[in-house]
Amino acid sequence: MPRILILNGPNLNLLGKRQPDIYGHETLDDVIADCRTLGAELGLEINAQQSNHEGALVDLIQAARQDADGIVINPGAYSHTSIAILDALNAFDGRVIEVHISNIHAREAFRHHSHVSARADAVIAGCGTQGYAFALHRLAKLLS
Ligand code: DHK
Repeated sequence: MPRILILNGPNLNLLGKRQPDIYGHETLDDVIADCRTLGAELGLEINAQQSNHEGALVDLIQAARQDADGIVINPGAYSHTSIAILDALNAFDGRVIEVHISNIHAREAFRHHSHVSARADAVIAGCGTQGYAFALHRLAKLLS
C-alpha cells in the first residue's frame, strides 16, 4: 500500500478558527479525518503531521525518505520563504503534491511565489480544503 505523508506547516493547526473567510470553517482534524477516509478508499496509508517549526518540517520530510512514497505538503508561509524545505523535498525521491487552501495568486504579491513549487509534481491552490482530497486522488494515480 503506498504510504502518504500529509504535512501541514505553520498556523494550519488553527484551521477553522483562523480567518475562516480565507481558510474555511473546517478544522485540521476534520480535514485529516476526511483524508483518512479517502485514503482507505484509494488504498493509501496516511500519516498526518503538522508543525509550526521549519526545522521540524525538515526532519519530517527527511524521515519520509524511508517512511513514505508520496508527500502532500501545505508549507503555509514557509512556501514563500523556505529554501530548507525545498532542499529537504529535493532529497526525497517520491512524489510531492503542494496544496494551498487559498488561491495564493489572488492574494498579496509576497504569496505569489512558492519555493516548493520547483520540486512539486503538482500544485493545487484555491480549492479550499478539498485540495487535499484532489492531491490524494492524484497520488493514488501516480503511485499505482
Ligand atoms: C496557508 C498559509 O498559512 C499562508 O501563509 C499561505 C496557505 C497560503 C494556504 O492557502 O493554505 O500564504
